[in-house]
Amino acid sequence: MGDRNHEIQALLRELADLSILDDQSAQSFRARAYERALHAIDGIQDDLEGMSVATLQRIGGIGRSTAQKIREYFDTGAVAKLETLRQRFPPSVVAMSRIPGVGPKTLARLRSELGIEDVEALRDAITEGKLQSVSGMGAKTEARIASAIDRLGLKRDQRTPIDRAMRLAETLVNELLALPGVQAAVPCGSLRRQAETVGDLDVVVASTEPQPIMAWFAEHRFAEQVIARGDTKTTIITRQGLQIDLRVVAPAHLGAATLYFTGSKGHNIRLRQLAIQQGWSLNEYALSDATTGEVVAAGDEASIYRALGLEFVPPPMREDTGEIEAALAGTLPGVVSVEDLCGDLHIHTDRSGDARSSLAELVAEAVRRGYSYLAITDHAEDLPINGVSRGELERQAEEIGALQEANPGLQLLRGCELNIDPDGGLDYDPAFRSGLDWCIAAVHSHFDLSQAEQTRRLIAAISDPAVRVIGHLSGRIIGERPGIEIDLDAILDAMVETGVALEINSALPRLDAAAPVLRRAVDKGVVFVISTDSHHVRDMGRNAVFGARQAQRGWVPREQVANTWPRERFLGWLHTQRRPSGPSR
Ligand code: DGT
Ligand code: CA
Ligand code: CA
Repeated sequence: MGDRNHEIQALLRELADLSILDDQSAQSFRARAYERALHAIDGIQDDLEGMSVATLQRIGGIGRSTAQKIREYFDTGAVAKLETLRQRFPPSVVAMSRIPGVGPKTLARLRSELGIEDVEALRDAITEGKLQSVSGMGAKTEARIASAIDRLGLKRDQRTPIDRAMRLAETLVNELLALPGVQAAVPCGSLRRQAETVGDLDVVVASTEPQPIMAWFAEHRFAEQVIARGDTKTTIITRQGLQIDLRVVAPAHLGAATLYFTGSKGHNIRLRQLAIQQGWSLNEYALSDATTGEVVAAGDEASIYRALGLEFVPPPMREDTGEIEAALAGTLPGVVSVEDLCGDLHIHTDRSGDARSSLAELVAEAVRRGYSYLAITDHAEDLPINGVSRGELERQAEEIGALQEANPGLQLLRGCELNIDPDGGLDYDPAFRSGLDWCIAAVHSHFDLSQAEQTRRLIAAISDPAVRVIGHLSGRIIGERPGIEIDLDAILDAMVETGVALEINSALPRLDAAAPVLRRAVDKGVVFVISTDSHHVRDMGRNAVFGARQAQRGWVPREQVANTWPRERFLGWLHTQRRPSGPSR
């Protein structure tokens, strides 16, 4: 897909979201049109930038007015309609609209009746008991909003969810690499450690000629405001309020620079102490001898770790949570890298209402990636709009059969993603789901139940003999929806007892389970799978990288990840999975 098509998708997303607020209706006709266009672009491989309004309109799903806005953006760098909506709905108001319980009508009333313009003011109004005076608002809604604000930990200075920051970083890095004289461009900081949210983006570029890069960046279309401009460092702020620090370093210092700017600060401090013990110093330029100034290591990170007597620490583990001690002792877990993955176990075909690629395209991509197994897991029938009926799954089975014959090197697994009811019930009937090779069970609704209810619900699903893995355990959407509350130990114990695996969902808006949960699950001896939850064929490669990093962040040993196992071992495990320690109950 064209580099800038993502920008258009982000633009359409924003237009859709703001139109819902403007029309005070989730069913906004305008929002639907933007969303249709957004999905249509998913299927476009070519750059939209080169297309005329007429050509854009020939893409099914893009109407005239949307085509004009896309053109307007490429030609002028802005869309007038969007600017108007942004004035009407500033970021602080949009942030409020993301709180579960604050729909577009409620939002409008909060503003007009109480003058509430941001989350802080909303929190104050709740504390002062003012909310129930708003028309149509009851005690229950108020309590729901209050608890969502608490669980989201919303503050005035919002951090940016990694999904959004990553797209910006990817675009920027691609553009930087295309500039003359740029030898490397590395997004560092919390983004490289794959933190869930980032405070700002720290991009390090290797080049011997910083000036033109600084000039280019200060003029960049992302730069709403340039807040600092130096010879080797420029800082901008994007329209959404994300700060980006761009630094140019000499290629010979690249390793020291990426190490320093990746952090975390805690990790860096520990490294510096180790350097000092050797009579060395460590900064963003080099590891060098403190007295002679002679460089010990600087060009690449691995040589710096080696010189300090440490195993290489993958960026997601650099949080000073025990990795320095382990790296000194040589006991870091052998973590997963993306090349270790032998298969994908959570992908959606275009039979799922929210996915875009055909079964054949997905299978071809799995073959191209050298996978030896692939589970097809469309949404099951109980999911509104996006679910797939039993009849559809039966028709799909025939297609899978034909593709299996054509691709003997790739073991195809018939599966689905079941929905866990509030009481733990699952889709279809027990016999039908048990006939499938690979059932994921996951929560897609009722995020507000009590901890006891959520725990009971999940354990009921884990106990169903058809279930092989729990998908996106918490159900969170980073920055938008808090995860469900659960008794984690009880659930992990049930997984160990039944042999049900824990999914590491690699989609950036989810990254679920979270790193601390993964570390707890490692200790319990849970089996993991790293799954891309692909809704488009291009997610299969992109998300796999994030999934491997998420496993690293959770210190998950490669050995404990079932889809790093070669085909025979994996299939053998599948065969006995539900009886890990003797006869099934
Ligand atoms: P963020 O932006 O809040 O999500 O988190 P980071 O980790 O990206 O932090 P940031 O942007 O303030 O700094 C980027 C990296 O630069 C940080 O991870 C480590 C390094 N760094 C920044 N300030 C210091 C410092 O005072 N001492 C040391 N040793 N390293 C620092
Ligand atoms: Ca940062
Ligand atoms: Ca920074």
